[in-house]
Amino acid sequence: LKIGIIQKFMKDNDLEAMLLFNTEGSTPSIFYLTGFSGNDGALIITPNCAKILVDSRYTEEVKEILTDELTLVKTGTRTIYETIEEELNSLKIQNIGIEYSKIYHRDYDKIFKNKNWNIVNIDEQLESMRNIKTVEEIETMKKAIKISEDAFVEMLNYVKPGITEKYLAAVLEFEMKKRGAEKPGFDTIVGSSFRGALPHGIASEKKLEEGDMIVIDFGARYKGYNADLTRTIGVKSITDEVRNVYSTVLNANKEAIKAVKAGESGFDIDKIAREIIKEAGYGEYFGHGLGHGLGIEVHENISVSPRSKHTLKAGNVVTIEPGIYLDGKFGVRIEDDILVLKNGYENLNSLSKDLIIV
Ligand SMILES: [Mn+2]
Repeated sequence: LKIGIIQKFMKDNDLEAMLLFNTEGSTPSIFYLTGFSGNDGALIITPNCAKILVDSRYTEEVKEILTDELTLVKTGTRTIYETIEEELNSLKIQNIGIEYSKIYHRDYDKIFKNKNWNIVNIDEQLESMRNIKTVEEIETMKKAIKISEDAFVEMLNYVKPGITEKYLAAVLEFEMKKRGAEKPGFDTIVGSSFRGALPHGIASEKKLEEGDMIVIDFGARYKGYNADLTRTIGVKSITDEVRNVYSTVLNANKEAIKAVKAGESGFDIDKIAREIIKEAGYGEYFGHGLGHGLGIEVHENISVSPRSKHTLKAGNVVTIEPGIYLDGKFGVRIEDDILVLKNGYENLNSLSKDLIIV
């Protein structure tokens, strides 16, 4: 069905063929269109057929995903490059669309250098197709989020002074896998005290201490789809300044989420959160965008930020993640995953955002 949609797009745009290929692994669009996630596969689509090209390591796995519209081409004794070239040559075509951002320069040269094909960059078309989630995709993402949240609740039992950030991250990742996650979608961030002010500081050997705030940014990958959420918790006791910063970030998170609906711009949603943080006197301490698209990739191409040119559409899933980072002291970030609806939104998270002091 998804291949059918892309074939219609090809007919409408006079595109004779598409080659999706990356030697280091299946690209997000190959996975999206076929479910194939092995390495070294290539996908060739024409308006009338789709072929997946793999070597003997993957032929059994691929048989599971073959349909009337998707057939298998074995590389056999040929290299993947020779196989791609022979398949493309046999099509007798001029225009080939490629995933420009996913192909390696050396692979591009090997396949296309000194050839007469006209190469068209179709990154944007593939991304905008993937930006509108299907009902099945949303169900899978809900499951990824539920796994993440349940693991977080279990992890809270381990938070105490003396254990390291890495230990806490390991507990969280173990609990996610126990619940069915393939793996964490990205390196788990556990940033305590001053390390919480590094928005992307991954878990270190630093030990938790009484009075620390801990920024925990994490998410399970489940059946190829990612969760991405952040909670900030306190250890034993916290100051009034921390309490004030926390309630500012929480307010920014909630008000921005309330404004989400199809037709709103990423710029305007970001502005709502940014103004709240500015009003509270912390404007210069919120340095990153408010959110991003989420799905097969942890960062998909929708942006909710001061630089955003996106208008939200029903079926988009975006993160809303305001933060305040006080250098050398602490950070607070609160992140939810939000499904855009025609007349509003659905918060895919149900994990409490009240300030937790463990
Ligand atoms: Mn995020």
